[in-house]
Amino acid sequence: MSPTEVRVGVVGVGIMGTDHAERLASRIAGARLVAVADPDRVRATALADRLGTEVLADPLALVASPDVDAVVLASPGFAHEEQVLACLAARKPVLCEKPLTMDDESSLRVVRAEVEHGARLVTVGFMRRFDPEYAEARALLGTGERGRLLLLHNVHRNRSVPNADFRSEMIVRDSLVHEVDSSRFLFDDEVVEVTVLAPAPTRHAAEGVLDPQVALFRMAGGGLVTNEVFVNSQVGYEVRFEAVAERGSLTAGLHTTALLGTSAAAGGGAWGGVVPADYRRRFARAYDLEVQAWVDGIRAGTGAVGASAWDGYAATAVSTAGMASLATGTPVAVELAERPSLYRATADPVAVP
Ligand code: ISE
Repeated sequence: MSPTEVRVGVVGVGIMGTDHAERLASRIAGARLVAVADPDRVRATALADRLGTEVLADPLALVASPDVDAVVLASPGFAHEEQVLACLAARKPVLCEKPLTMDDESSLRVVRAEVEHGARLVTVGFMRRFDPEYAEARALLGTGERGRLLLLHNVHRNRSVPNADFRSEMIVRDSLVHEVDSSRFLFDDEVVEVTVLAPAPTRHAAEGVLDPQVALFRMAGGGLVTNEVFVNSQVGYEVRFEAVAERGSLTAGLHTTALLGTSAAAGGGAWGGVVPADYRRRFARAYDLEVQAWVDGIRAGTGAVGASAWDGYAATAVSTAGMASLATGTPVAVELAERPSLYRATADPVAVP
């Protein structure tokens, strides 16, 4: 398909779906937002009215609509399998927010359906691959100048979580899953073992929720990854990493390009930049680049870009192992199915912007 303008429908208009709908309606070249669908009709109608687009009650009707060329899925993870499979059946490119699905078997069903289709139509919304710092780090590691990547230290903090349903397992499936993909992307390798531990929780976590968590990933090639995930830090959105290679390191997420200033209002002695409030701000550019690359790929007919259904499946499998480890505190092996030839590279490279 190489339309001059890609007509996009957005399923799910919560925080991320609204963000994507606004992006598509205002700053993505070559795309037009033509419909939104959400079970919450009031919310969907308010957004559609604001952005001048159509509302459909049923996500599957949006996928099937002859007026929709491509679909962004920002619905809850439990709805993804049916909706992604519907996009594949309709032969429509789909950008599906993470997680791809809720368990290994359903993610594998998506992989198999895409293999059956014979070409990549599914992109999983691991937007960090498009963040200039992450993309440049991967490119620099690929040059070999610093030697082999040995260690990766990831930090992932949210100010707070949206609701009380955000339990310990969700910290693994919804938050740590980004570190899984980042680690696979930077190492260009699979995670083969996960251990998830938790200290005595913060008093700001809901009763019974293990927050923060510390996870250790072993990579197939011998690399090690340490991860801190803390979703009730009370501060803001802090996502950074230090990648340690044989002859040098790379550090991302320090906001070093931010304006530095002193402030009497902040106590007189304070200096520094501003910690972004949430992921929409921290990764705003990454989301724009991700959606633009997705639209460009559809227009050029060059196939899906970014994280593939295989990457989504691998991330789900590591999350499943991580949730099992969280329950026991012991290492859990990750066993992946055989990778189909449709997905040659572990992490399909993206151009450094
Ligand atoms: C959320 O769903 C995201 O994807 C954010 O990037 C992550 O930081 C947050 O912890 C998740 O809940």
